[in-house]
Amino acid sequence: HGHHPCLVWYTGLSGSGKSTIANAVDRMLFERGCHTYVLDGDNVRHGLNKDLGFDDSSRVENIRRISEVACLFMDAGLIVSTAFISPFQEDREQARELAKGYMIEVFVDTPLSVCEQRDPKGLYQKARAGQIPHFTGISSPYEAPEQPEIHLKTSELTIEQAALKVVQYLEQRQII
Ligand code: GGZ
Repeated sequence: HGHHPCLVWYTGLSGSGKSTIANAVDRMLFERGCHTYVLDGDNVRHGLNKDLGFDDSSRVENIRRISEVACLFMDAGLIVSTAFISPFQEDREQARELAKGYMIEVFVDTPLSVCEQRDPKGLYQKARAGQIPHFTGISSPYEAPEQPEIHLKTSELTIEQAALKVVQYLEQRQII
């Protein structure tokens, strides 16, 4: 069962569910025999980008490198998913240009209030207390996508339903 290489670009706040949904989609694609890879904070920020912090210019460089690496994975024939906050519209547009018509932007739309309530790592609480500078949504901006290919309102969907929406979109586009 063939598929076209593509870049599935998840964007959203910390704690919005990007990695969870990306990994659920990835499992579904794997079960269909697609060759895939997920880039996220765990495998990129701790390795390739461990020299980068969270001020604006570090985030720009973070996303630039991720975009380039994602395109290399596409060249290798994979469906690559990226799960980063990627707060700046301009940087996501740059990624889109690199992906040459094969980027699917997925807005993981979870309100700040919900992310802050979840706060699985206690980061929002620390950010509110002024212990983490430049925290997205608190003291650093998040530019929501204006025309994402897929808009997931996570408060209205289970993980499974959200993942299925992405897979169905890829089917409609005849990428898988
Ligand atoms: C936002 C931060 C920050 C600051 C550390 N702002 O919930 P997490 O922990 O696992 O996801 C967040 C992750 C964000 O890294 P990204 O590479 O996705 O960001 S960006 O695309 O903007 O470059 C959070 C943690 O890193 N974290 N400090 N100040 N998130």
